[in-house]
Amino acid sequence: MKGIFSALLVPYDENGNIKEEGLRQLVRHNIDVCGIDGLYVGGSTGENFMLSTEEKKRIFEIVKDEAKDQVKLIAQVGSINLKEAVELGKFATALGYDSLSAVTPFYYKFDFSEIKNYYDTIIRETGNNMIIYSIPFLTGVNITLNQFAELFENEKVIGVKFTAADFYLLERLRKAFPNKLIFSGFDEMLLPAVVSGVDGAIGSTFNVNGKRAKEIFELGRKGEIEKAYQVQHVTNDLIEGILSNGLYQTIKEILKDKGVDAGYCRQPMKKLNEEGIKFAKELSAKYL
Ligand code: NGF
Repeated sequence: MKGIFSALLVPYDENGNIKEEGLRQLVRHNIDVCGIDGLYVGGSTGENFMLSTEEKKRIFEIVKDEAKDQVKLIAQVGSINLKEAVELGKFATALGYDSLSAVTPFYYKFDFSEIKNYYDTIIRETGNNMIIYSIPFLTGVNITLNQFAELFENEKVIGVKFTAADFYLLERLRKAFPNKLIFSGFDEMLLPAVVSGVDGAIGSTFNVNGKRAKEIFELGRKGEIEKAYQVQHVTNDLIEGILSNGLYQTIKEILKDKGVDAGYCRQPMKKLNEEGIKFAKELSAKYL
């Protein structure tokens, strides 16, 4: 459970339905072309929080069927509907997912005892391992070092997906919990996170830029920082372009350019116009 994990995109057609064949192609592209170590399924990148329970289950099913046991699989099952999180967790566990992950419950300002109960309940009901998904800039939920310590008391909580630029908290976590897994979540800050000792990274851009991410990870771990920064610089030129044009839409257009039927984003996310599509193709030609 270490290394570079793609936060898997999900291709949708123009009516917002899952393009099942496109999803299979994308799983293969990640494994065969990008060479990733694992897939994080049902995350923000999969547009998960806009999907029905049945659609989430279907995605878990297709990905497991296509990836088999070739790479590690993490199922993001978090939902502010705890019953749904448990149902999805049981489903993914029965399919053979290596670990669950769950976003910190958001929207209502849940207190820490409620957040802890949410994780303990999913673990108790599913029996699977759990990776906490902490992404404060989208959820508004900040977990302190002491609160992480309380969550980590449950031995089934095997780690955290840390999508934050708080390198002080990251350093404190690494020192305090050498045996827990820490995955960094911002692809543009991969190298500083590797230097801080993360075990791996989970990111959206790895669906197209996985090879460079692996290079950064490996060079960084060997201490070859200058070389690793050269790769991070090129990576960040690409990411800057992607972010300026529309994150998931642009990655999908790049994938289409590479022959993957990556479809569209689901409304209310918008479609790229002609100019945006042209720009995505230029990024694809220049960087990938
Ligand atoms: O897409 C987001 C939203 N973050 C991803 C990643 O942390 C999300 C990150 O790769 C993820 O893992 C998930 O699907 O749950 C960024 O897209 C990337 O660093 C560009 O900013 O913030």
